[in-house]
Amino acid sequence: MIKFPKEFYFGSAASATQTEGANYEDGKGKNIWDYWYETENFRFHNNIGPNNASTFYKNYKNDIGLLKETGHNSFRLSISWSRMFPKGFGEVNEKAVEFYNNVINEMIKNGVEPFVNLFHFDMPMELQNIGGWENRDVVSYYGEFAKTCFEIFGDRVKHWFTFNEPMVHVECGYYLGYHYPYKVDPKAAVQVAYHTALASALAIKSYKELGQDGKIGMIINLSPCYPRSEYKSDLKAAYIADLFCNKSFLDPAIKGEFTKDLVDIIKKHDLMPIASKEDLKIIKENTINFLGVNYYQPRRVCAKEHMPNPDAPFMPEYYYDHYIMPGRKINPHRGWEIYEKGIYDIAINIRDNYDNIEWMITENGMGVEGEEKFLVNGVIQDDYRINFYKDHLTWLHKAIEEGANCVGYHVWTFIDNWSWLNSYKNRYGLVSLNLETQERTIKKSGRWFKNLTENNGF
Ligand code: BGP
Repeated sequence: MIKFPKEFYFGSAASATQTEGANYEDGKGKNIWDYWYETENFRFHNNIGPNNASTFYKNYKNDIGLLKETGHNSFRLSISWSRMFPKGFGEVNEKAVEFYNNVINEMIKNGVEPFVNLFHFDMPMELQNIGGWENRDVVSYYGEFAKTCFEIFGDRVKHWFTFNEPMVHVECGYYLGYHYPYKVDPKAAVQVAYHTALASALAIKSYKELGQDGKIGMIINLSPCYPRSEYKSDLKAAYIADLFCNKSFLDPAIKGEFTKDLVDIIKKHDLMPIASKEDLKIIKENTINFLGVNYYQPRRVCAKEHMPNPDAPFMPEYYYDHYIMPGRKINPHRGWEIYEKGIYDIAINIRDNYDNIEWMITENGMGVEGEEKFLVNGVIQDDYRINFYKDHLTWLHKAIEEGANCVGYHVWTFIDNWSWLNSYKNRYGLVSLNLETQERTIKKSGRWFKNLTENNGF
């Protein structure tokens, strides 16, 4: 039997925009997703937008009941910035305070410890209009939002995250053209990344100044970068991919500084952000004491085959090509590689190179398109998902046995939810959602999950 430590956190994660709905109710302001859907709904799979999220705002009591029924001892949600502060700053929305108080209290009453994240891709629209993360003022507004949340909810919430997958709003929003404001502007991307690291540090600074005693960290999507071969240029490609994909946020968050080799590349391409000495000091002095890791798939790279186009906007891929390894295991329903050992390699990296900081898996999961084909007598028979979890947990367990300081495992996600551009295309839940009726039904994996947490292993 694979047994986890006694107090291990088992649960799942979700985010405000993906679950709450009620986007125009009780004084919530618009965020970039609301605005973008209103103006360009064709960008979203089947034209389904965030206003069709899974109604957690109305159904939170029932949903928290399901958390209990599926054996959760903890759950991550995010607080919507534009619900708390409709304009992004100024007067706090009392209705939002009431809602999050109710949710947190209900969770605690049901024995589910709340883990709360403050930013999951959801910039308030009014702040986007003044430049979003490109604007230093927005960093300060975020600091005030974070401080307000700590003051109001910090007596009960003891695990905080400042950001979820910060690289996503940087790359999707500022150089890949995938998420609003879909810019392709490498210099802006670097400024946004830097401001994000700063905003996180600013929140941690307030947390410490308030004398709060919980854990505060950042959730980073880590993808170990594997070279095609041991050939010198393949190794270099993997090293540089790792600088951009992993170390870019890991190093400032944990070590309080940016990796020199990464800064050198940024300088070489004339992309350095505007940064003041005072702000760099804030980053230096306010590092995380807890790390969240989202792991889905590895990154395999090789040396570049062709010279980069000198006129193309700079992308990290200037330095490497993606490598498709023959024989890799693929999730046929989503198209992502499955490589369970990646979770072990991440754990060992944190143990050996990041002071073995306390951390947990904050997302790991398997998306399935067309999951209704696995419906038998009204229940999704998702054995593939159970196996996915077991295989990852086995490697995680091995890492813990070898000294990794991992204290929990949250899956993505609880109830099938709306997901950014993909809407409801890929289902990840332990609980399925009928889009027409909003009916929730526990999947086979949800039942299995209860067993897992009751036995502290499998
Ligand atoms: C992660 C995000 C989640 C969720 C998940 C699934 O990167 O943190 O918010 O969206 O990916 O993504 P998708 O539905 O695109 O497969």
